[in-house]
Amino acid sequence: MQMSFRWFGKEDPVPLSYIRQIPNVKYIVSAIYDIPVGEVWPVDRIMALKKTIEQAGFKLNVIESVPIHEDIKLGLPTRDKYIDNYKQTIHNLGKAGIPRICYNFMPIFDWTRSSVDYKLEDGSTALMYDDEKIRQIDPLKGDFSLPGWDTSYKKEELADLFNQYHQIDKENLWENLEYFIREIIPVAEEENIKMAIHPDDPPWDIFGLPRIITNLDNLKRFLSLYDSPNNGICMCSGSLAEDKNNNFPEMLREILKEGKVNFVHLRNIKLMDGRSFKESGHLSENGSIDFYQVMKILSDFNYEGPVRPDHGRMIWGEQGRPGYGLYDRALGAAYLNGLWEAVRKEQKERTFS
Ligand code: DNO
Repeated sequence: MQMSFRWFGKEDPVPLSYIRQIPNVKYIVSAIYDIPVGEVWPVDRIMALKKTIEQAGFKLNVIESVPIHEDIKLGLPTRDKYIDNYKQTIHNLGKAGIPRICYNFMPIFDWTRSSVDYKLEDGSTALMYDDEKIRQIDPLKGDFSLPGWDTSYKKEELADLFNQYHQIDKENLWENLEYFIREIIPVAEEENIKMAIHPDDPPWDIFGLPRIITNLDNLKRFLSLYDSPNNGICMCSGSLAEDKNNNFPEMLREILKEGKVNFVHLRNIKLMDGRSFKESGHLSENGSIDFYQVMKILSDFNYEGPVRPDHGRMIWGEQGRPGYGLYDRALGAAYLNGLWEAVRKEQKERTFS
């Protein structure tokens, strides 16, 4: 298992030198953030990022994310140009020796929450999703903005995108995803890069926009679009477990069985009434996910790929990027390291007894 940590580049308030002091973290997950969606990532920019990370004593093991242009998701005639650019970016990442890419296929919005500073019982703050609040929002009205929203869209552009998405349904989105996957996976195979699609967060439709990477059936359907070890999934515990009907450890086992887990995000959430949830510390008893089970399953399958502690709370007065402070993610890493050591040793003892 490659214990990794997400770093948002030189703008990140958490420096690489601090991350270096977290036990067992040897890998960095990062991206180039200032290239507009749909444009090619030049090799020299990728090499520069890689060099910065390596000079700090890490390996760059995952690019999260190379985002996908909306024209591809919408299946517009202009998509081929953006798909060609995406392929070129995969080639360029391949030239730089990057082994994995994470991406998502969520229309317009990536992860969505109603609050980034919800106060937990212990005085820390965390991200939270209040279903009622989200339902009351019309993204096209007022100056409303939510964490995780792409603020680069102007209102008119957003309205235009919504209109276009209203012309397509879930099956169309599947067709557009299949078209994309069939084009890019052969390039990923050629470059020896493992692709990992991130599940939708939350895993249901929001603001009337279709979402399809949401449950086990859909993960399996996704894998059947193109059967290749390079076409895999980023098993994100928090995103998938937000739906009460998703049993994350079981889903993980199923996808591991198929050999298609290309990346793992580990964070805990506490389910609340209805479809609401709050994010919690990683410890199993603080949330709704049993991380002992999760680590045991990863160990049973001898998972050797990357994992990263995902969103943490804000603790000890830290100010920073919501979900991505240093302290609680470091606690998460330490906890996961402890569980991992235990499950690996238990497994060895079982094998030799
Ligand atoms: C949120 C992240 C997501 C993820 C993308 C992958 O914290 O897990 O933004 O990076 O969905 O493309």
